[in-house]
Amino acid sequence: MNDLILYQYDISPFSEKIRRMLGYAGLLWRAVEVRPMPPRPALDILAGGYRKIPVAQIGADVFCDTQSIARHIARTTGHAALDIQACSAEARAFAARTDLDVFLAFIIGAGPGLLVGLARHTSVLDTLRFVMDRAAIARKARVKTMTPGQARKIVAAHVRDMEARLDNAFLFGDTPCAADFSAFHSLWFSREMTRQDWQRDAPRVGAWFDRMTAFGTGTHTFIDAETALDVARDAEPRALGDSALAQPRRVRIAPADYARDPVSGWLVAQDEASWTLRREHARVGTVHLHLPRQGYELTPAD
Ligand SMILES: N[C@@H](CCC(=O)N[C@@H](CS)C(=O)NCC(=O)O)C(=O)O
Repeated sequence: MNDLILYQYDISPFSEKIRRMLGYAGLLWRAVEVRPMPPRPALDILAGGYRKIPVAQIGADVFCDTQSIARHIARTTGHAALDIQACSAEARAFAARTDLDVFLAFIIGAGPGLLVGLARHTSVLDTLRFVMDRAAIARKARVKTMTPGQARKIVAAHVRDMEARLDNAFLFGDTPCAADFSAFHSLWFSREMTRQDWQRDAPRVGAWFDRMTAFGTGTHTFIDAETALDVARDAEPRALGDSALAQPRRVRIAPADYARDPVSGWLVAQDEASWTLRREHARVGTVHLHLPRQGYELTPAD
């Protein structure tokens, strides 16, 4: 498959989650590099204001949130366990906690080392912009608050929990599932940005981390955002199938936790795990946005 276009940036942990899945599945993909904070004009056109990263595009279908992207990869590659919905209840609970509370604990617990890492990867000016942007997100977030000290304890307990779970090569068996990729990205980020080596005192986590790293990130080429928008313009959204609604209605969908900017459109399909919105824009025509239900809120829009 070489039709997947990932809107991503280098130091984005959730982008890394998907890059590793693409590596595991051995896929070719294309990347649109976006800034670590808005403005992101092409994504505004394509995803209608959804502001989290990564976003994936296949033609005129747009997948918001790593849950939706992973589900698409799972379905098109036969690696069913990349879809968290296909995993055990225990793995689902682990991944949900790891992708939110533990991820935030890694960020909050990183302290000033994170700023040094950011400046190393971007620039001092972009680091300042980044801090102001994330402070604005934090003010409107609806997440558990924690001090840096509490955050570090959460991370340490999480690594101990992983060490205890790793009786097999991967967290929930002999092959990786979505939960492994959820656990990978925060540890990767911590190592990249703060050079913190949580794995040092957890040998089984260290060996697991090396196995995950060995998957690589697939093979990708970069394209510019205008080319990606042309791809959307020249395509039609794929057929909706059984989940299509007989009577579409106007709704607004927003993340329930942080970066809660809503996206509005016509709800044209839904199933137990996802919603599909139809949107129109003069630059790209009709696109379908696929969003997960977990972690999102849907409200009627007039
Ligand atoms: N639940 C989302 C979380 C994504 C997320 O938090 N991404 C970070 C970057 S790694 C983000 O969007 N930060 C704000 C931004 O980049 O504008 C997912 O799984 O995709």
